[in-house]
Amino acid sequence: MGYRVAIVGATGMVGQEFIKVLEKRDFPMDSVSLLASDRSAGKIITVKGEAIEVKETAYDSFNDVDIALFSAGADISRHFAPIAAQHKAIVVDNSAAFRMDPKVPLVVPEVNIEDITKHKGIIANPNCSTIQMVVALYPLHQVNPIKRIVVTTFQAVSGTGINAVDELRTQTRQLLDGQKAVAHVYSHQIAFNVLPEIDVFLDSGYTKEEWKMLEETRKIMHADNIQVSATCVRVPVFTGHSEAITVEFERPMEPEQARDILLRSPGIKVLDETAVKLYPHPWLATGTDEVFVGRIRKDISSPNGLVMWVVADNVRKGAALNAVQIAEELVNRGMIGG
Ligand code: A2P
Ligand code: 11C
Repeated sequence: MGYRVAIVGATGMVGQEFIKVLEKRDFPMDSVSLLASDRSAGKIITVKGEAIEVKETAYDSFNDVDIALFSAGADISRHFAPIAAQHKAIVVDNSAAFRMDPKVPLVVPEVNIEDITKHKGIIANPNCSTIQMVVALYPLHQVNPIKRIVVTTFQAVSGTGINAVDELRTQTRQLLDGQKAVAHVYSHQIAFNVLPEIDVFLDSGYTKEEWKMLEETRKIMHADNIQVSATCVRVPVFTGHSEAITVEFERPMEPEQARDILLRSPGIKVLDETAVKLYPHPWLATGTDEVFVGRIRKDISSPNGLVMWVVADNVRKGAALNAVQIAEELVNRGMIGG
């Protein structure tokens, strides 16, 4: 049996990846409706060899839909996700709109898949930088509870969307041609630069992106006492977020033990042989499903600390794949359609 799938934001960075991941994993689909803004209405996109016309997202877009994957920004989700749910579609929403709503499960399958059983029509997909961090840390937390995380991220422009990918490409060309780079999407030039600003600044001095890494981690791991301090940085990389993570456990943990645990954990690939210069990096992670972990070492500044380097494809595992894994689990458990 197949399901009727809708993709809201089908023309966008994550929307396009939804299509690739659904095709690659052969998700059982009887039909797929591709939804976006009026600007894209009439555009043709091929899914599983079939040419499908993009439609403008509207109230009646969800009449015959079992599962709706949303990635068109929080405003669109706030407006249309409840409408889709009213029409009996289950929504997996990639925006920040509902993540911290206590009635909405926030799910990373490798960590808290059981939470999907509590959904009331909407399931939230976490922020990409949170997803790869919790996939890497949760298996360690189960063995030795984590007290504190200090993380610095190096985030690719694809996290912002197609416009930002174009901006990096254009600015790089402009600068190499001896011209001035013009910034539209970011506050400053992103080509050959790094910007410690992702999402809006809050009164605390942190950015919203940094705040998400605290709140979402606690909710997904069911660990309200974990302390997280993040610095989120945009770097001139097209795809693949990297994270330098310092983690403090309740008790000491040796790097060998952490490596051993992570080698046996779902969704993770350990690449950690510095003798042959083997470690993860975004170029290597692009287009892959795994969360890569390397550079695992003792934190020399703290007896219970470890330091590691975690990289994943932010558009794939950080967004589209995580959402499709949730949809697959709904199918496996007989929770959709019918
Ligand atoms: P469109 O291409 O028609 O603008 P990205 O994150 O890569 O920028 O993509 C954003 C996605 O959200 C696109 O598919 C975009 O469609 C979609 N989108 C933007 N505004 C709306 C809207 N008002 N209604 C539905 N989809 C929208
Ligand atoms: C980025 N992490 O890299 C962001 C993108 O809350 O879903 C996703 C923002 C979000 O810019």
